[in-house]
Amino acid sequence: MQDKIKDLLERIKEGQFGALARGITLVENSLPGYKDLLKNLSGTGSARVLGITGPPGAGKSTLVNALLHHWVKQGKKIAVIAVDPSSPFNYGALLGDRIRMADFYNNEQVYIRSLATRGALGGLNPKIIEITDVAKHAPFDIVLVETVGVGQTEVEIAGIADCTVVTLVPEAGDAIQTMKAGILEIADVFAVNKSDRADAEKLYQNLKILVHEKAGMGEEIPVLKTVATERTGIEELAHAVERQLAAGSTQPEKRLHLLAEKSWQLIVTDLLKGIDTRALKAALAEELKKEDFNLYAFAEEFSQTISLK
Ligand SMILES: Nc1nc2c(ncn2[C@@H]2O[C@H](COP(=O)(O)OP(=O)(O)OP(=O)(O)O)[C@@H](O)[C@H]2O)c(=O)[nH]1
Ligand SMILES: [Mg+2]
Repeated sequence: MQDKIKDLLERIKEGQFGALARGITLVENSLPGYKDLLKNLSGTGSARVLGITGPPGAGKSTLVNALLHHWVKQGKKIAVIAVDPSSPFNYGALLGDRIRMADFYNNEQVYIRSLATRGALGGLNPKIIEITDVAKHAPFDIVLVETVGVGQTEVEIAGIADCTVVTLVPEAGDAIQTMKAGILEIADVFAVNKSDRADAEKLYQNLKILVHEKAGMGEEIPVLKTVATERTGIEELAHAVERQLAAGSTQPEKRLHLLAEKSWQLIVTDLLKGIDTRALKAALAEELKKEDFNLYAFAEEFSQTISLK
């Protein structure tokens, strides 16, 4: 391992935010040394991972800000990784996070990093697992990952997190029917945010029925009302989260599935890095000139010219 990377890892472990920022940038952009960095992360950090997911605009960032107020007062150290869906307005979203979590941008107990999804399906940054692991190398109590919940993301976040909070808002009432299976499967805690709105009660009651049905004789998933903007209901939410974090992930099979996929991806990428895509394109251009061009025959033939390492 290069001295530079070793030094960076040490400084991340000491909790230097500048070093952490550098490490995340290295990993996010696959810059030289990033594999060494990843391979030398210690899995022994004490940080627990909290996932906060939910539909766009549900108030996730505002909730995070309110939770930070609660935990910072208790002396906790927290990293926030917010994944913003890539969109033409992404810059605006990043800016929005800055405003909503502004209270903590210069707090020495809180590290905040916004990531783009980079067009990845499902609204997660393709390097989210790696980046969360880098943050876990630093001495945080909680690494909080905010993601917009759409389809597959929800499963992914549940695989990464020790506790997953699903944030819903009254407007989402009808959507619950369609999301039902997915969210019930991954939520460790439900936050009914924007409970200052009149129709919040209906959503709350519906969710209570759902979690009751799901629990059977077992323990029900907590459903809590919050008004993030007023910081109402935050203490209860924090307690429910802390209990779950202490107990550890409820989703070992999701974690295994996620990590199996990730390993497969890492292995395939590594095995195929010898492929010269320019040579591939050139060969394809030649082949296309033939009248009997067949893509599948071409691919099979080309693959035989590749020597796996
Ligand atoms: N009335 C009301 N408004 C809220 C509440 N919580 C958040 N908001 C507002 O809802 C809007 C969206 O809040 P955000 O915290 O950015 O929501 P988000 O889920 O992080 O949004 P994305 O990250 O873009 O998906 C903001 O204008 C907040 O001020 C609440 O409890 N009540
Ligand atoms: Mg947000």
